[in-house]
Amino acid sequence: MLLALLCAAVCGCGRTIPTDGSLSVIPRPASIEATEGTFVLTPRTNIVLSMEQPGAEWVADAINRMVEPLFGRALAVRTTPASGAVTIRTDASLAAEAYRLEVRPDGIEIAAGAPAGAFYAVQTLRQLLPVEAFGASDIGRVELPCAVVADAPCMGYRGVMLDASRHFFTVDEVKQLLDIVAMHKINTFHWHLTDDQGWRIEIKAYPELTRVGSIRKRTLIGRDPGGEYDETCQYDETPYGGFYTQDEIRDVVAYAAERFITVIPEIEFPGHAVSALASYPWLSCTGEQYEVRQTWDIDDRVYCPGKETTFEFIEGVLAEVVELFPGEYVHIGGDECPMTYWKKCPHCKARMRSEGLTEWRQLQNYSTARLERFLNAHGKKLIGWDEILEGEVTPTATIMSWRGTEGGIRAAKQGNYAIMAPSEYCYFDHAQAVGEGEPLSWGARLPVDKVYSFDPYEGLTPEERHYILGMQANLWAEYIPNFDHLQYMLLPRLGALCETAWACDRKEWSDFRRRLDRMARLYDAYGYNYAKHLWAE
Ligand code: TNX
Repeated sequence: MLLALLCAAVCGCGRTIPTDGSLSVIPRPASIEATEGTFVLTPRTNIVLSMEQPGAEWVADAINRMVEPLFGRALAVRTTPASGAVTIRTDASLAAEAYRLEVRPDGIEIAAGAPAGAFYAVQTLRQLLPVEAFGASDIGRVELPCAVVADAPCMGYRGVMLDASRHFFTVDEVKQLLDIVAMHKINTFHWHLTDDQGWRIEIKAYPELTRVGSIRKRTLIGRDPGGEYDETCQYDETPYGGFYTQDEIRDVVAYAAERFITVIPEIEFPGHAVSALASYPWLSCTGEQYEVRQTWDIDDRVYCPGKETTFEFIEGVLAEVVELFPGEYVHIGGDECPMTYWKKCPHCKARMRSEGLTEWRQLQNYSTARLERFLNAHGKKLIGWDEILEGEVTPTATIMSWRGTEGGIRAAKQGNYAIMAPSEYCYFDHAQAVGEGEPLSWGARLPVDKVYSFDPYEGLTPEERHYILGMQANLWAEYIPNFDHLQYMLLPRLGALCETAWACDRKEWSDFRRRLDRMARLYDAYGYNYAKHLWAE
């Protein structure tokens, strides 16, 4: 077999994998048309990179990552024209993420406004290759059907959120996740790095956050069937933990950038903070020593916004965070913050008086606005969950709408930008089905057709739509203990979600259903775990 591979690599004389003629692409391109003939890709095909913008080389890298497993070697990359090549060039008339892809018998042409668009053309190309080619050996030639594709996303923000707090996923797993989401033309990775159950990012100024806050005492091992949320979980006494060093974070951010994915870190404030309070007890209202939380749900123990030291702390954390993440946004959480302790706290009462606040909710508004000023001064914009809309929000905060679309609609109506991630359609921690064979999950049933049916613009005028930056799938991980399980929750639902974000009103369920069968075969070829028994034939 080694010999066969070597032979195929050197002379391209191995087997030919014929095209299956399929032009089945997810998310659905704006236009895709079959033309006469096939293109034959071999190990001797050149990549001609005639695009000068920064990051153009990542497009050639993406082609080679796709092709190298087929031929056992990478294609040569050059900048001068060549016949029979895959040519990548800039077309200034196209938007940054838009592309035109032409597969002809004499070559493949990719034209895009910027490297990001060309990268999406490569993702389309992956789906035009015969699926048999992935995982086969001794390949000398692979055929693609000739076609012309013109495509562009309708939404600028297409996100996937990973909760790495409730369960930890290694750098390697996060990278695999980034590969999967890139394949679906997702451009934003929202990384939920802190929560009650674990602090997952190294902060040099506050080492206890990871020394203490990254470890909880017990490990989730299962749950009673049919049980609700928290009460029916089973744990064992093995400590559970993990965190990312700053070098690892930089590594992931770079890996994402090469796939045209921006990483948005989330540092929860003022709620979902027990792991921080367990690390530094002076951050809470009472100063009591807490333990990192071991079970799920909302916790009353939150940061004390009455004390100045709390703001010194969170700004110290954010000062390191803004250095690690080059993207324009930082997410500060803001969801599910009970005010129970604030109401009994002398520091919080004093803050209410000194700031002239009359309602407890305003204490959170005050905190959010203060963090926003800090982030703005460091060149960043703030995102928060839709709770930050309650009371008063600054006009410049971006809202992530999760309790339905109401938050996003309200934001848009008052001129705040918003991202739609309503739990009813976008929460991939919810079960895809009920019954036999379904892994641990919680919440309402969210099958793939329901994900597909989501209309992020419902209830908005065309002017208001402008404020909807995009949408996102959320992988909350209370009941997602490992990466295999994570893939199952993600796929094929991400296929449905990405089509809404990319293709908007070009959606059509029966057509998608057919294309998803083809996509499922690609998932198989890549060895991804997905909800197969619910889906593919
Ligand atoms: C609500 S969505 C939460 C999370 C949970 C999730 C479970 C949001 C902003 N807060 O803390 O993990 O529900 O579905």
